[in-house]
Amino acid sequence: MTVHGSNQTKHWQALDAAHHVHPFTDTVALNKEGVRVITRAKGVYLWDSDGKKIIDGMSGLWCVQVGYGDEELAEAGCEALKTLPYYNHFFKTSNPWTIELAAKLATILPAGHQHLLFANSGSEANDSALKLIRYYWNLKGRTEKKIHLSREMAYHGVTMASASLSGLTPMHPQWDLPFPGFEKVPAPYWYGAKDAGYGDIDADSFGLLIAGKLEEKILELGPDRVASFSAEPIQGAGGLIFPPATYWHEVQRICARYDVLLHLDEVITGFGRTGEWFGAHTYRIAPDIMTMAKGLSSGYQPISAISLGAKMSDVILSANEEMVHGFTYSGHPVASAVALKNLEVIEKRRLVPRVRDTIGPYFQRRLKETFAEHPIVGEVRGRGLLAAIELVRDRNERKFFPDPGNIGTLCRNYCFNDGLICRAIRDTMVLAPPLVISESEVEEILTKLKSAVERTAKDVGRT
Ligand code: PXG
Repeated sequence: MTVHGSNQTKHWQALDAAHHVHPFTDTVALNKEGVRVITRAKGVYLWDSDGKKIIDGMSGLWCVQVGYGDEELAEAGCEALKTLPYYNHFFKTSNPWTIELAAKLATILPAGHQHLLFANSGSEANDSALKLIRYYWNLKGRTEKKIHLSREMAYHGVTMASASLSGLTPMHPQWDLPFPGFEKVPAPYWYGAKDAGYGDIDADSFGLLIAGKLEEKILELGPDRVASFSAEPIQGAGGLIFPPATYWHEVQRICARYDVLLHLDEVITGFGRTGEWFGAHTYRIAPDIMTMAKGLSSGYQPISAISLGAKMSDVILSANEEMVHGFTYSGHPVASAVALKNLEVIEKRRLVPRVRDTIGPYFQRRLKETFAEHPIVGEVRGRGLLAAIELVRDRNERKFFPDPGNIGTLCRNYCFNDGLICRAIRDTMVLAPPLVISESEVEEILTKLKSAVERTAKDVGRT
């Protein structure tokens, strides 16, 4: 696409303001400012319509594992587009790419996950997972098991059911959600424990305590009524919350004890992000059902998947009746071809061991060296190519700034103006760069983020 400088940008901004409604955006505020038009990308960099180069510390929305502009993915997509641009799986039909993709996923998923359904987004995958959970219990004759548990600050998407499952409270009032039958338990957010009134508790004890809240909730509701517990291995959009080492083991014990299905949402943690294929491997979790999206195709095509563990697939796939579910674009040939090539590229370039053994540890070490002693940084935490730094008022007392979000937004705006994309979640600065990032590109991100944190500290009189 040709770009014609600032007149072209103004033209696009005007058209965008006139006709395009943005996700999670205050339309009035955006249109006052004018949208930024991203016109191309390569590796870890984006360019806007004024030619400004931006380093993407967020892999788009946590999804571009192989970086931008990968020719092999583009060619795989083009080939499928030319050969079979569309066909469905409803009429006793399939296509080579979706078949190969399902078979490939079965080799990298946690043990027992041998069967996959496809959808087009994380939200659709989670919605489908909840339906499959209901179907499972109905087939088992446990029709009273209908309550879906999930956690505060969880992000599971925006469809009616996925938003109900999400625990970020601003996602609910505009839409009269959550639906009845969706209940929340606390998140294992150790850094915020003191502020939340749990005192000076160590992380391992806190992990057990918060897992215990799940047990309390199941007992309060009645184990016979609880269908499932949904959770991200590491909470992403909720503020990059890494569970204490004790947490997942205890959660699994509780789910097993009360016959509650464990649904793992791997939309962010999947496909090498933590240095393993999945968060399930990182935390040794054996889910009954798993959902994935984003990194499945490195975001190059909209595609998501739901995998069934043996317990669920044994029941659902032997029901001997039509399973009344599926989308027009489930297992779209082009999206499947791109996802399949994406997995091949991740393997061929050894990106997962790279995150585990070299670039991940480098990224984590350099983040700690750069920020751990900073006067407004309370904690630097991370794993693989996921990291967060908490901007706080008092690092010794672990006290947050009043009005969470103000300081984070200030810092994020400094980053943006300096050509770095990072996320501010409340006052937590979050990074999730592409898995192909080099050491010098990590340094570029750190230099820009450091300068933004320093400017933020100056604004709040804390240098
Ligand atoms: N589960 C998780 C864990 C997610 O992070 C979804 C489900 C929903 O996926 P779709 O494809 O329906 O968007 C997500 C999406 C952010 C941000 O600002 C995060 C997401 C989406 C948009 C913004 O951090 N995660």
